[in-house]
Amino acid sequence: MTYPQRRIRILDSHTGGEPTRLVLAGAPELGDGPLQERARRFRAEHNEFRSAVVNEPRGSDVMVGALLVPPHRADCRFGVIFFNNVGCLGMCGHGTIGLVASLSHLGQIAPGRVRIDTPVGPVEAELHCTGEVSVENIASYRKARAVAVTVPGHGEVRGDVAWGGNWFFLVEAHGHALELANIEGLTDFTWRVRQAVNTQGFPEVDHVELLAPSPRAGAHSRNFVLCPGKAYDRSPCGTGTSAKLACLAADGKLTEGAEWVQESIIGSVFRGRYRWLDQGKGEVAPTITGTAHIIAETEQLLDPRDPFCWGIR
Ligand code: PYC
Repeated sequence: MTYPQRRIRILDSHTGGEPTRLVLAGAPELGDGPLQERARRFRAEHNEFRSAVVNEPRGSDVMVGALLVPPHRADCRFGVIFFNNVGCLGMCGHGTIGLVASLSHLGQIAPGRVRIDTPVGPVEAELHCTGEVSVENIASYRKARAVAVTVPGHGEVRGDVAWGGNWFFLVEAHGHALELANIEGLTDFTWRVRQAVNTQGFPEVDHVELLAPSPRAGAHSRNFVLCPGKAYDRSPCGTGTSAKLACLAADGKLTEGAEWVQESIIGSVFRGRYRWLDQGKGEVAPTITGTAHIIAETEQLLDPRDPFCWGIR
């Protein structure tokens, strides 16, 4: 007896240690509307598929998925919807670098510029001859400065609420050592910070970013970024670095075009810079540069007889 098995064609990469699982074929049909609407449909109607692709036993909490879809905007060549262990992401910087490296691996693009449609707006990527990828992200800005929140078991913490394609709460004065050996403590602390900041009436903060000076020569800062599903970002987080650049611009601490080198908690690095879009509104267009490596080309099999076919949730 044969059973209908669904086949999902996958290309896996990592960007600074953070994985991106690109779905090339076998994804549900989402129509041809704006990507924001398609992402809404994906969340509402295909949550099981999302979970099957990124969650255990095929994936893990850290896996970020990317659906390659036709663009809606006429000036874009590709469209992408990013998702993770708990839902969809607005934009994803490390994932866009992974997507561009994957399209290059597939022979679909050559070095040069490519415009990509996302649920939160178009981004402009450039594949360099070196294999590095730069992504000019959507307009990023700081919404609120030095917001005080009371974190149970810790006390008051002040941070900035900023948009970089996802919502971030960025904290500099936190009293924690940003070291790999301290991952459990950092995860526990940032999870409590996230719950506390989300009682303040801002748009829901989905990522918490702790920053500290970096011991690495040439790096301006090291970060620890907690993602919505409680995994930490192994990369320096493209949207988190965008949010940081917006805060630096707003504070007058980094001039337009100057380089900011952001190190992740595992020691990987993104280079960032920004240009002003609207100085009055504090809106910048951040550019993030990094490198992705292709690590697997495979097919996932979804067999409805498998009790964990749709992932462990
Ligand atoms: O690079 O923007 C990013 C990102 C978001 C979540 C994980 N990585």
